[in-house]
Amino acid sequence: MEHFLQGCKSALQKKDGNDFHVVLGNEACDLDSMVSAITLAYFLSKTSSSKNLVYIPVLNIPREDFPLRTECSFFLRENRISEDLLTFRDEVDLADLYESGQLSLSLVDHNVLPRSDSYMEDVVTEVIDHHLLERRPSANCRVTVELVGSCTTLVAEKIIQEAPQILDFQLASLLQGTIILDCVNMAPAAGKVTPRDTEYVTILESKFPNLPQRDAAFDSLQNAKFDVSGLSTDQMLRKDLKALTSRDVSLAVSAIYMHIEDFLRRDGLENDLQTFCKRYGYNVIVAMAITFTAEHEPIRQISVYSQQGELRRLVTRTLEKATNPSLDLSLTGQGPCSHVTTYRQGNTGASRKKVLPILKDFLRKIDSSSRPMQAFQDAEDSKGQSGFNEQSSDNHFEVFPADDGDQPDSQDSCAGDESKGRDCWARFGKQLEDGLEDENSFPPTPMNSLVEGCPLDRGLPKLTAEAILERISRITVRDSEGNLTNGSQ
Ligand SMILES: [Mn+2]
Repeated sequence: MEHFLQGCKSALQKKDGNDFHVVLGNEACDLDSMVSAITLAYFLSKTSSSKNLVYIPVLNIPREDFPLRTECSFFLRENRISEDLLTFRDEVDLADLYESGQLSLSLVDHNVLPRSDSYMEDVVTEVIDHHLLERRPSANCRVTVELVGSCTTLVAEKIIQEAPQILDFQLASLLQGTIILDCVNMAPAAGKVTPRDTEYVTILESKFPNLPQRDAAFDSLQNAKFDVSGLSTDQMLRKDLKALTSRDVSLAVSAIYMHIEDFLRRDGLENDLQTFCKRYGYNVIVAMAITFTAEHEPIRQISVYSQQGELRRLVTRTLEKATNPSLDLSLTGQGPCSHVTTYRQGNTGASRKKVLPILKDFLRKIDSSSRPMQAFQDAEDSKGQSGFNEQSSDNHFEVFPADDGDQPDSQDSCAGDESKGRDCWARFGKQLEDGLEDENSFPPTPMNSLVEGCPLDRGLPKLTAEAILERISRITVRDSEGNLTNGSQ
């Protein structure tokens, strides 16, 4: 496998008049997409007879974003594959290969190209996917779409049926672990697994009895998904982010998989938050932290950050006063960061899915109040230019009284207990509604992609009445998989 991947990299560098057949996973680049792309490309290269055709798996994200896929990098390490051997989307010029007629494509784990890639549709010669079929049939494209739990199951099936001789322990391990994660440890109750998934995992395990036990494989991958310990603040905020964008205000709502106190205490956090807002054009960050107690009960905390004091207060008031559902918020003590207001969320059943509509509603009201964004800049940050502010060194004044009486009791958390903490993620991670598990969307786009989603891409707001009405009707939630939900729905 390493040899094959190395060959891909050097063939790309040389070009040498070769043609390239790229196996492309979807833009979420989850484990399924990554492993399906790698293993199918490997299969194709091992079974192809044509000499001038190079098969290359391409991970459909920039290399910079790969650390966000913590389960992917963990799984590669487990299987002794160096990240350096992979080819990422920003490392191969598909447009150029397409133009020169050197490109053909297999799509795995998605079946239509995203709009920005749709010009390459005519060179798609193969599709292997487990999402709802959304492509038109065409003579030169072989389509395998089966609604199984994991796309990797379909690749495993192909390999076992057509080239079982290429199966080695490493290849079997890649296939097995991915199917187990996607099928939630093959548990029928989770509603993902199909008989075909179980059939091929069982065949792999019978061929390679030393493959990891299913429970252990599932737990370690599930834990890796939520292990943010190696991430920068920017990466943590982008890992599971939903953006809410209205005419003047852009909110980042990020799920944070650690105690909010630990998050707020990170070195240089304030600066990181400010840089994050500037880099991606957000005015407000709502960080929703989830952790678990030793008894496996969820702890939820919310921090609201904005340099624009009045805007922050409007957001916090909205969250405090929410009734559908009530979040049962209680302020925690002022942390080391200014421009941040932090709460413990008493209603632990209110996941981000429930909070997003509250914030969406807020944005809709802001838009219809026809109040220009500059109005949100109060004395605290009036030094800012227009739009996004420069840092203010003024002392921050909270409108709410500090309330230290209801701080989360660190004793009831499992964060300090490594083994129990890990157990929490394995047992409850799959129940988080915070988006990582959402597979319903199509076509998937990366959780961190700003390719189409940067609010600044649209330029400054037009101020005609028509434009405003249009914007209001198009308040949009873009979730981590690219699900678009229209505000009017
Ligand atoms: Mn998939």
